[in-house]
Amino acid sequence: ISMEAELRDAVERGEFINYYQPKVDLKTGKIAGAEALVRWRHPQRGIVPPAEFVPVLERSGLVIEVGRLVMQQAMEDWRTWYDAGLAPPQIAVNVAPAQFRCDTLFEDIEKALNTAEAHRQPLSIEVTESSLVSDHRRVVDILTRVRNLDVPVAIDDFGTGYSSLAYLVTLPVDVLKIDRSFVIKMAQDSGYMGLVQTIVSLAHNLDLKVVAEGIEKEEEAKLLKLLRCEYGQGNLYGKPVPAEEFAGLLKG
Ligand code: G
Ligand code: G
Ligand code: MN
Ligand code: NA
Repeated sequence: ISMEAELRDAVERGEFINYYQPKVDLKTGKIAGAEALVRWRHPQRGIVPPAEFVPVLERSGLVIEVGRLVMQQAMEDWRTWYDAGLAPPQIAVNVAPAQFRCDTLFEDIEKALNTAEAHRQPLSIEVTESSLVSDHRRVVDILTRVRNLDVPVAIDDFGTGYSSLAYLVTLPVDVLKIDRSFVIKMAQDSGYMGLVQTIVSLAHNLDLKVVAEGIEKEEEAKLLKLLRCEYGQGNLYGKPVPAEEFAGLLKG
């Protein structure tokens, strides 16, 4: 049985669950957001990380269906936390290139937002550079429509793709996410330190906020604060955890 067939069954059986990783305000250390990260709860193998199946979801087009489930689940969890009086933060969901190009994206977002019934922005999306290359007018149109739903857009893994900076900076987005690979190297390598500094300056000159990913050490957090990076995410603040555990973090 191929992994694609297995994944099709997994969709039927509802074996995908969301984990949530906190995003903190680097100044205060307080939770300022969350990223939803899908996991496959395999009946025999246990929790399977996305690196092992997201590429297959993408190749098969199943990512459109699973991405819809992840977004819907995120907004159901947001609502549950809200009803429990937990003041849930905005949840970011990853939108794969195939979803980004799919016409149902707006309906999916609207449905998810209706589930949250929020008075403020409960949802944001993260897209990688590969979603943003190709037809400029179409990309700008999609980004504009998403942002008109009050859903901010972040460019994920910023700087790791092959798209030109000149192209990226013309796009209507809200946030740049600095890739983990740059954060890991910045404390040891002045070249990477300079690169991160340049990304933060670029973002601020464009009125964008910055999130640094994969922060594991105090030293990295300190450097990022010095550079005026607004938000941080990484094991230093919390690994991705199931919804119930994330609710525990919100209780403080
Ligand atoms: O949680 P983890 O760091 O193992 O995730 C690995 C990668 O899988 C991340 O880089 C992330 O972009 C991707 N990923 C996780 N959840 C989702 C999801 O819901 N949709 C898509 N398209 N990608 C995801
Ligand atoms: O969407 P994206 O591919 O950026 O997802 C972030 C991924 O990075 C998730 O799979 C998450 O588990 C992982 N991650 C987040 N913080 C850390 C960290 O501090 N260290 C490591 N090794 N991985 C992390
Ligand atoms: Mn992401
Ligand atoms: Na990322």
